[in-house]
Amino acid sequence: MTEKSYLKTADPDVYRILRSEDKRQEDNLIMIASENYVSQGVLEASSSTLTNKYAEGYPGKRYYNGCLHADEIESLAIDRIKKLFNAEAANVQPHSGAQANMAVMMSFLNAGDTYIGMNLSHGGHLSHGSPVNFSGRFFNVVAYGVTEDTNLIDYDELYKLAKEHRPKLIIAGASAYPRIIDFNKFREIADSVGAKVLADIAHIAGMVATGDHPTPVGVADYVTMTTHKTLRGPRGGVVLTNNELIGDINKFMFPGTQGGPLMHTIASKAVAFGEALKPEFSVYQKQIIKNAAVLAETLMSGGLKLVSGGTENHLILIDLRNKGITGKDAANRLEEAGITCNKNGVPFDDKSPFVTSGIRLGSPALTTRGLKEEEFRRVGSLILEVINNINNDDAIKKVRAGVDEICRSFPTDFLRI
Ligand code: DSN
Repeated sequence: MTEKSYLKTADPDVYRILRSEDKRQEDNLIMIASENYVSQGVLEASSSTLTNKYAEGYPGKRYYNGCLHADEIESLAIDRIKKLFNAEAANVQPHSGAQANMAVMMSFLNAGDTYIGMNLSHGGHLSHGSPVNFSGRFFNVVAYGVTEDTNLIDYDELYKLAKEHRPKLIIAGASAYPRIIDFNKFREIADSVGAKVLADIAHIAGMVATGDHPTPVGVADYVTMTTHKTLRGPRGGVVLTNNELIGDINKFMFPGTQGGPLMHTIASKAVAFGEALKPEFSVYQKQIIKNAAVLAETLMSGGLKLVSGGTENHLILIDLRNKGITGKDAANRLEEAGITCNKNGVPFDDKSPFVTSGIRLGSPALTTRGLKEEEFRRVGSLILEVINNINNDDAIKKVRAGVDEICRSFPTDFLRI
C-alpha cells in the first residue's frame, strides 16, 4: 500500500483496516508456515486493472473479446512456471490449491471412485479426502498416515492399503509434515496397482523449484501447488502435468470447476514466477531450510518435543503433550507475545482440531524479512520463554519487548508499493 492513498480520503474505514493489517504484519513475528510476505511487484500486479477483465477460456481461445493482454499475461505465466519446474504443461488458473486438486480429481475420477490420501490428522490436507470437504464427500477415500514411533510416512502401510483397495489415485503431499517426501516411492506403489499419482507440493513449492527438495515433476502424473507459501506469490494455485493430460485438466478447470480466471492474480503469479527464476530465490530457499533447522535445534535443546524429531524443510511441529499445554493455549499466548503461529493437531492427537496438542511454526515469512540463523536462535529462545511461562504475564510482556526489538531491526518496507 502506498502513502499516496486514494482510499485514505475515499473510504477511510477500509483504509484504516488496511493500515492496521500492515502494522500487524510489521509488528509481529509471522511464523505461520503457509504464509509469506510478497514483493512490491507481486502486490502491484495483484492490484492492476486486469481485475476488470473477464477471460473465460485459455490464451487464443476465449469466450470474450478484448483478451489480447489477458492472453499475453497468461501465456507468460505458463511459460515461466514451466521453465521454473521443468514441466511439460501448466494451468495457472486455479483460484487456490483446493481448486487445483478439485480439477485433477474431476478430470478422471467418478463419484464413488476410490483414492488414497494422507490423513489430515497426521499432517495431510483438507482437500485430500477429509469428510468435511468436497474431496471426501463424493469419493471413497482411504487414508494413510505416519508411524507412531518415527512420525514418518508409513510407506509399508500405504503399500498394503493400495493392494487392498486398488485406488485410481494416490495423493502425495501434506500441510504439516516436516520431512522430505519420497515421490519415487509413491510412484512405485501407484504403479503396482495401476493408479495415478497427484503430488500436492503447496508447502514446499519454493524449495522444489530450486532443487532443495526432490521434485515430483516427471514422477507424478499431476503436480498441484499454491503460489503463496514458499513460492512467495499471490494467493492462488497451479496444476503441472504432461502434454497428454493437460487437455483434460484445462477442461475440468474451466468450465469444469471454475468460471472466469482472476487475471490480476495470474499477472501477479507471472511476477512471482519471474522472481523465483532468479538466483536470489535459490539463496532464499536455502536460508528458509537453515533457519528452520536452527529453530528446531534451539527448541529441542530447550526441552520441547518435535514431531519426527526435527525438520528437513521449512516447518516444525511441536508436540506439547509432555508440557501439559494445549496447542490452542500456546498459540494464543504466543500471539500475545507478538509471535503468530497456528495450533495444529499432532499425529495420534487425542484433542479436537479446535484445541489440539501442538503448534506449527514456519520460517518462510521471517526469512523473507531478513532473519538468519542468529535471529532464529533468539526467536527460539523467546518461544521457549512463552511455553515455559505460559501463565506468567510478566514473562509474556518481556518476550513482547524482545519481539518488538527484532521487528524494529527487520522492517517490512518492501511490502509497500
Ligand atoms: N492451509 C494451509 C496451511 O496452512 O497449511 C492449508 O490450506
